[in-house]
Parts: sequence; C-alpha cells; structure tokens
Amino acid sequence: MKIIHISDTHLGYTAYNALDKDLGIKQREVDTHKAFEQAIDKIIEIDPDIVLHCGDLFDNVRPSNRTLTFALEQLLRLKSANIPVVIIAGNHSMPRTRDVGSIFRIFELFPNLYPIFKGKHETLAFKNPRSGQMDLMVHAIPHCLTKDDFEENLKKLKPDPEVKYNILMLHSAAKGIKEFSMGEFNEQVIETSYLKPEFNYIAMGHYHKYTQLSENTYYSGSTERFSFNDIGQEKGFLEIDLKTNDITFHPLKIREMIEIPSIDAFGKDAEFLMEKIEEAIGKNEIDEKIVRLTINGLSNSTYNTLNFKQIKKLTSPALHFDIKYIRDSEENSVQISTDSIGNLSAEFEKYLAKSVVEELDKKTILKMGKEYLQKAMSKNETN
Ligand SMILES: [Mn+2]
Repeated sequence: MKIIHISDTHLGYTAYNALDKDLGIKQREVDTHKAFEQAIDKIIEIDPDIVLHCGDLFDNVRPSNRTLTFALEQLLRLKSANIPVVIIAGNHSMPRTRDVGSIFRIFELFPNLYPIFKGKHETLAFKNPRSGQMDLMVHAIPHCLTKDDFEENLKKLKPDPEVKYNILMLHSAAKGIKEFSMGEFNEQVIETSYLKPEFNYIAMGHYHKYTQLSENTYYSGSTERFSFNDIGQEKGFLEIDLKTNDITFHPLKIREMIEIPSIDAFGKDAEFLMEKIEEAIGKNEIDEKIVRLTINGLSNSTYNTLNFKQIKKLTSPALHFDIKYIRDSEENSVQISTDSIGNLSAEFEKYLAKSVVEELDKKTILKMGKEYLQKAMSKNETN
C-alpha cells in the first residue's frame, strides 16, 4: 500500500504587502494556495491508496470564504480520484473555546474525507484495494484541549497486531529536541517514548522542516516557507510505500527566499553604508524573491541619515525585502524593519525615556516592550 504524508499547508496564510496583480489579493496567500494545488496535482499522479494530512490545513481557526472554497475544491479533486483523505486538526485549527465550533465539521459531510478534530484519539480502518482486506489502521490524535488530554490520548494508543499496517498521525513538537519546537504557546509536545516501533509509520505535523525523527517517524514539513527560519529548506510532501518501506520526498516548486550576507556598520557613516547596501543588492538576484539583509552595529546618527528613499528603490524588485537594522550597543539592540510600522520600537524607547516609572526597572520594561513589539511585528511569520 502507498500512502501520502502531507502537513502544515496553512491555507489562507497572508504576509507582506505585495498583491497578486490579477486577483488583487495578497501574493503570499496565492503562493500558499498554489503550493497546495501543486501538491494535489502530484498526488493524483502518484495515485496513492490514502492521503494523511497531519494538521494546520488552514492558517487560522476561521478561514475566509475564499480559502474554504479553495480547500474543498482541491480535496474534492482527490475524492474524484477515489483517494480517501484523513485530516487531523493542528494547533492553528483549534478554537480556544467550544462555542466557536470547528470548521472541520464541514468535511464530515463529504464521503472520502475523514476529519479528526474532536480532541481525542480516533482509529479508522481502510481496505487495501488489492487484497480487499482491512489492511490499514490509522490511529490519529488531533490537537487536544489540554496537555493532560494529549498525554491521556497518547497512553491509549494501541497498534492492532491483527492488522497488516498500523499508522499513527500526530500534530506535535518532540520533547527534548528543542529544534522541533515552533515556540508556540499552545503547542503540544510528545515524549519520544510514545513513538513506538510497533507502528509501521508515524506521520507527524507541526514542525515545518522535513525531518526524520526516528526509525519510523517523520515530519513531512510544510508546503511553503512561512518564516525566514525556512531559508534553504526544500518544501514538499512524503510518499511511503508500506510494502518496501521506501520513503520519497516530493519537493514543490515555490517562491525563492534568500538571505544576503550581512553588512557590518560599526563606526561607518551613511554614505559608506549606502554604497555597501547597493553593492550587496547588486550582487544578488532579488527579482520577485523574499529577501532578508541584516545590518549590524548601526549607530543612531548613521541610521538617521540613511537615504531610505534610495533603499526603497534598490529593494523594490523583490517581492518582499526585509532589512534588519541592529544598533551598535548590544544591550540596547533595537531591530527596526523597513515596514511602515517598523519604527514602533524606537518610538517606544523614546516614550519610555520620557516617562516616569516608579518601583520598576526601566531597562526591564524596555526589554520586554521591545520583545512584545517584535513579536507583534513578525506576526506575519506563521508557524
Ligand atoms: Mn504549522
């Protein structure tokens, strides 16, 4: 039997200001949808016995009409090809309160779509089209309401020895391996001892980099790059042949994301820096790409005399160009983005300097405030 393991498609993701000229909507939303459509095209070509989607189908709890229609359109293409799809809810799909209800309920209305979203472990048996036997048992745990719930559900996992292939689906970070966390406040974490060898395959979602976690456990990774952490990573999905244990990663063709080598600004003036910036951009092909450049050790006076109009012109061929300006005193490092709200951090620093604060340490407030602002400003980077 052949299965497809896909995850973290984040349909409806938006970021940056660039618009798709024809559709008039955010280009990154279009990109994210195109990546999913490309994956569905390839999956139909591969013609697997089942598709397992390991969570974060949508970027948020309430997908827009456009996103929902698109998702159904694509999933129904799999239905037309007679390929069943199991989808578990990830942390991006879980309403924080029960009254919101889950959009996953809509998938129950379609045969061949099997949504798992009720916060508890479920099992589904599937027929092997060749043998006609119930050869495949899918054990799935969606995102749970609490960590204890998740733990309880993990304890209930029991591979069925009577069934030829037992597969486990999870949406979770992995404990003890810091790298496998997305650093999200509501993420669930699994002890690696639950990754039992009795399962023929364990399909994981949540961590966005394609990774083998143990002998039988894989993260397929996301289908697009949703943050600068993803620079240099290929994105795609996995094909697993349960008979031969062959695992194939199918990469997708997506928009390029690059990092330009950083520029050192210690003790340099604006004129020198402008030359360096122009040179750095000239050396790299940035057309239609997502680009980041860091400038280190910038003094206030140099920052204030930079020719921002010229920088804007130089960076405009990119779809999105992020310049990270890092001030020269490490303690007071301020990160300012070129976006219009980018100066919030500096504004906050000025405001705090003028304010009278009793019984609290200004330095701590400044540090915390900057962190919050940074978080809010990078909110368009999805996990
Ligand atoms: Mn995700």
